[in-house]
Amino acid sequence: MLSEERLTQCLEVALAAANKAGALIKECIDLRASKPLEIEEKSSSADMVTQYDKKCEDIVLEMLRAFDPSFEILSEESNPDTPFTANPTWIVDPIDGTTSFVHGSFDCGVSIGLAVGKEPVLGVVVLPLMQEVFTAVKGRGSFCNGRRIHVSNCTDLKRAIVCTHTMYRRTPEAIEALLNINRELLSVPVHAVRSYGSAAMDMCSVAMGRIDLYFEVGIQAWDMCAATIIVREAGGHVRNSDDVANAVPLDITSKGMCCAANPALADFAAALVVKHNYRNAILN
Ligand code: LIP
Repeated sequence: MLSEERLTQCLEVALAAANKAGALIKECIDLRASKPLEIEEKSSSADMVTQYDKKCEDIVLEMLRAFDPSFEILSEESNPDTPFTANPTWIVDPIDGTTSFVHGSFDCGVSIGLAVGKEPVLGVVVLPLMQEVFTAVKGRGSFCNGRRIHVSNCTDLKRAIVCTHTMYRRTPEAIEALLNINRELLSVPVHAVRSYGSAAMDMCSVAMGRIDLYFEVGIQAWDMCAATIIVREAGGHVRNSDDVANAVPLDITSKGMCCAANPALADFAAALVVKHNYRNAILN
């Protein structure tokens, strides 16, 4: 474990790094007309990476490595295959919501999490276009721009705003699964179904109570590590995407999760994931 003093130092360097990369994201979007993006496709035409994903990651990793070179680093662009161990590990998404970033949309930002013993213990998410900085350290609560935040008190799906996402994979099976899930949500009927482009942003929105339930399959540890502790320290619940019984610890490398204001809402989401074979449709 890390001491409370060391965790405070970790928070300071993560904040500084996330804010520096966030400033570059905002500059790029503000000046997008004059700064053409170099866009490469990854797993599909909807799964992209730009030179700024890499530049932002370089900024963040340089600061984190200078802080303590003994920490492991798992990061989307340059260290995606680092073995996930119990050692202190920075888990970094330099631009979460790259598709939105490419389009100049608000729903993108920087996510820096710290896991110890494979558990998220510290998280920073900077959403530069929203001018929102989310932070949490285990046991100390969650904050947005320095103000304490808490999940909503929603327990009734008919009064819930629910978030799903547009996955990269567009096979007929993946499309069918997502449409069936959204059809069931609309039939509850939930107050609204929303779909944005950043897992970290939507999890932080659950933490501050403006979204009641968000679930997705196909996301990575770097999408969810920081925001997991931010949701938990805001009184929220995060579980594996298909864990209907809420029976096993969250595995942030399991490529999916359900996060909610409370376990009852997550029960419904996990049941939808299983009923519509969502994991198999997206991952296999
Ligand atoms: C994105 C996630 C989002 C998901 C996208 C993508 P990236 O992360 O934040 O929730 O729907 O498919 O995985 O690739 O922009 O860092």
